[in-house]
Amino acid sequence: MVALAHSQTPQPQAADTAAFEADVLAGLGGTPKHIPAKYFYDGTGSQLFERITEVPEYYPTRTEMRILRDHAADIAKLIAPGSALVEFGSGSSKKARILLRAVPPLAAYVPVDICGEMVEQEAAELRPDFPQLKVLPVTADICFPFELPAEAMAAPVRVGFFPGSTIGNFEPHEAAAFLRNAAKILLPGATLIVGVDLIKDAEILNAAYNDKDGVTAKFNRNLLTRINRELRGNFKLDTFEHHAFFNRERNRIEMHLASLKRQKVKVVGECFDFRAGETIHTENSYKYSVESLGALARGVGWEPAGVWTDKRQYFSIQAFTLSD
Ligand code: AVJ
Repeated sequence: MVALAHSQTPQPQAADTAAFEADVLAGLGGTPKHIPAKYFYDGTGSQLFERITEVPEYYPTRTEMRILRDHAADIAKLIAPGSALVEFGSGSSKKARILLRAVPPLAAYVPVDICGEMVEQEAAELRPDFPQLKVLPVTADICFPFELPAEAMAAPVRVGFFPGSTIGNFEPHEAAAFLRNAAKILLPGATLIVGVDLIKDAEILNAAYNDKDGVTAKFNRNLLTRINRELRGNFKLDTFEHHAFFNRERNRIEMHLASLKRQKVKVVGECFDFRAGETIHTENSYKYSVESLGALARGVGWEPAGVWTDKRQYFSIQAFTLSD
């Protein structure tokens, strides 16, 4: 991972598009073809993801919320009064709300998200519901080092919150790099609370990423719509099919878009050839056990400090601390 200095002020729009273009061109030029999963989340993509969380087959969000509600008081014990709570990749702050209702008075709540519009809007919606709380949104790509607001740095401790099994989108070595980065940002004495989907029956996993209503398929294909719009692409949507399956060897769900025929596609003037059946690998969603995530975290200095799961052991919330 390269520590690119992300300038946040002048033209985030232009910078975002440049990174998107570079990543898409590199990914479509690669073998196998691939595009980073973080690009799913344009406006439509974020809305489609919200709809995924409501289909009956997709258990992670529902299960994580259940665990948070059932154990909020317990989890909150790891959050000392006066801490700054930093949420990585906050999206909608639905899960943070559950924690925020259970925690002692905080120095600040800092939602961090790659989508500036989203994070500002969520902050605006949160403030009236938590009038005592300082909500200080930050627009940043959590894959890279970023700076916290002064109020969060001045707090005696910082608590990271990384729900949603977003950590599963990283390759294991990237997940380790993320945890190292989080330690650097949060500083010694910190706590980190991570939501992680657990390894389970392939049938349950496969169903969760192949919902009957086809919302996940739409979410996957929307990436091509985004490329067509933002990068002058000419993908024909009905010639690409949603593929999602559990890869048991690597403990991950893979999502692909498979070309139904041999064809050429143009993106920002560059031409890409597809064989019939050739896929663009659009997402990995790694699944962990309590042990495997614990080992990964320990390897970069985080000590396991608590685990909460649901009755069926589908999902976990795992806490770690960084000694000072
Ligand atoms: C938001 C990354 C946790 O991996 O389950 C949902 C994204 N992709 N359905 C996941 C997703 C397809 C989701 N995460």
